[in-house]
Amino acid sequence: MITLALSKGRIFEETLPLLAAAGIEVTEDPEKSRKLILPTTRPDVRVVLVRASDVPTYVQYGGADLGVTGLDVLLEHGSEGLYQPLDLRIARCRLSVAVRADYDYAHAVRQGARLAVATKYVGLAREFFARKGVHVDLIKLYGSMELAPLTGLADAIVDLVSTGNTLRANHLVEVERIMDISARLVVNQAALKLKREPIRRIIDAFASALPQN
Ligand code: PRT
Ligand code: MG
Repeated sequence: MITLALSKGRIFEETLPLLAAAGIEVTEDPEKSRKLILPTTRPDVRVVLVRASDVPTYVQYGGADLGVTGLDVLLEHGSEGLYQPLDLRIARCRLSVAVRADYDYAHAVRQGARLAVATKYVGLAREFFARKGVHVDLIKLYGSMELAPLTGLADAIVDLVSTGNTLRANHLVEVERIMDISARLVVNQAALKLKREPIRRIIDAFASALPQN
């Protein structure tokens, strides 16, 4: 049995065409079903649904043989014990710094001000500002980062941006792009040895079906 860990929402949706290329069809809709283990048209392949931030943990400890996870989640979690054979080029976005439209970020940085930064990505944010030589107080949040500058909780946020609509709707502006993000295939290293052939076939099928641009 091969177990693939996915999260509901965009990762699940955007992985479906890659699974199809591997001849795997998920036979139940996770938005309708309450099941956390979904069967597929291949009797030897099943999908487990976990929180996006839990995918690396499941794969690392062998709760799943492979998984699809954002580079953001992977870098923040660490990739110990994970083989990363493919950039899947799906669920693309960027990790950015954003502030209120009326906040002069460049000035604050020039002045050497200490910035309060709210984010779910404390590790990535710490690394980014340290490299820039900017002093920050990091405030860990689990969601709705956009609210932090509006309420005075923080001067800036570090969050994912794709269309920019969420920032615009909240009168925030992107002032730095930290890195481009896409989803990665991660594989448990022990599973790769024990189930080499079937896992290889899935990796190769995914590779042949990646979005082109
Ligand atoms: O939502 P939940 O708390 O359950 O978990 P999650 O937010 O970790 O999962 P999910 O499904 O939202 O995101 C899974 C992965 O998709 C992330 O880890 C990213 O790698 C990737 N991804 C791609 C995104 C986005 N694009 C994205 N736009 N993840 C989140 N967003 C959010 C962003 O945080 C912001 O709130 O969408 C909003 C911005 O979108 P725009 O289009 O308005 O700019
Ligand atoms: Mg989300």
